[in-house]
Amino acid sequence: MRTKVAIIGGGPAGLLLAHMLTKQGVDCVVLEARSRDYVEARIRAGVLEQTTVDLLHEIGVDRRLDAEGIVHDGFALSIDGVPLRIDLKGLTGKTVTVYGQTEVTRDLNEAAEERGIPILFEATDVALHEVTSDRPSVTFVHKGQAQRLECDFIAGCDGFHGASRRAIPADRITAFEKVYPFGWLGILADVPPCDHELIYASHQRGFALASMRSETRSRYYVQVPADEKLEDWPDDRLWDELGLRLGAETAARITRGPALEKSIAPLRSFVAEPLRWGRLFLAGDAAHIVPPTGAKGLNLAASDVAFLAEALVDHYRGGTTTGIDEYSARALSRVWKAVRFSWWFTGLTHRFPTANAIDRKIQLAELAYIRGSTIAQTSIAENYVGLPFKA
Ligand code: FAS
Ligand code: PHB
Repeated sequence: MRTKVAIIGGGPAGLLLAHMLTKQGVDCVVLEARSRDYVEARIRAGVLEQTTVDLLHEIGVDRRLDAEGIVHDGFALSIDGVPLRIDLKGLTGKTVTVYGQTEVTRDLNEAAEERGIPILFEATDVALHEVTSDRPSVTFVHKGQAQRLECDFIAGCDGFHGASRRAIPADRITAFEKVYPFGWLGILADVPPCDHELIYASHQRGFALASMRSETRSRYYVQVPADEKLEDWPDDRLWDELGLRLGAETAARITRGPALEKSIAPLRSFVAEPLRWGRLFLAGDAAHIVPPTGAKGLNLAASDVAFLAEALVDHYRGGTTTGIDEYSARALSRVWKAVRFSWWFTGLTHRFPTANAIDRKIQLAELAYIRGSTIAQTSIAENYVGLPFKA
């Protein structure tokens, strides 16, 4: 088999890249370790920045997004139960769209099928070869057959635990990492959301988030210790804790219901540098991880592959290497700003196990300052809606 760009990983990064390259006439093949059903069922992100929505419009994968996506003009910070609205649209002129990652992945897969973009699901034992030569290749097993895909470039879009980043020798890559002493226990339930906008709660007991997938499906999270066990959180305990952290007024609007899905996700900040080794480029979670507090993970994957697609198309169109030579620095510039915001917003809203009384007083002082400062609220808003690609 031969293609121009071998894309390892069929999550949002890999699928978006495949569509952007195909639209510009650059052929590619996507190798995805799991089944299509498995990938589409993974409950993950819920908020799309305007830049991500624009990308989906650009590749024409937007029919359901336009019909079912919910545009949000703002969100609330809840400080020990007292709300403070961050007016995204009023402060920045921009909005975000609530549309689950499961829906994005489903739409991208359906459009890939219609457009004949080759996605090999359940491609296992993926290995990268001669990455620093001008004839790289990827071997894998698909339907019991050992295969080799020869290519010009490899896009490592295979997530944090994928094979791509591990193919780079340890002395050619630097990992920057911060592991948080807590995780997010998330619940998905077919109950109406407690509010029409998201609520990020900073509470003495810990962080909570009220989000949604539609007018009839809600997504909630509470911060739990990093080593928490899911079995220690029956639904009722979770609904009770959400009410305590979101405050009595919001708690009165919470509709309870059985969990469709309940899981604990660890929180970390992670960035690998550089995002290129020879003809291999890393994008999305393969390159970086952010705590979901800033709703940046999926959106950074989108901006990475927008930069990478532009660089690869320039290379094939104009024979230049400028774009691919600059990809890593260009993508990392936006990544680090999102890593900073996600870290800062996590620090402001979560309760650290080592925190004492003065730490909470300092958090409350910063939140009081934000409540009184349009400038501070504008800074939060412009980071939350997503910094421009060309910042
Ligand atoms: P992904 O991990 O989504 O996709 C990588 C793909 O590569 C997967 O389909 C995997 O099966 C495949 N793969 C892995 N190894 C492979 C191999 N060796 N060969 C072939 N294929 C391979 N972000 C938010 O913004 N908000 C959230 O609330 C949020 N919640 C999250 C919860 C969890 C549990 C996790 C893990 C992440 C969450 N994220 C959230 C971040 C998430 O949305 C990612 O940013 C997003 O999935 C990034 O997309 P990709 O880079 O495509 O990586
Ligand atoms: C979600 O709805 O899953 C979600 C929303 C905002 C976040 C994180 C997760 O910051």
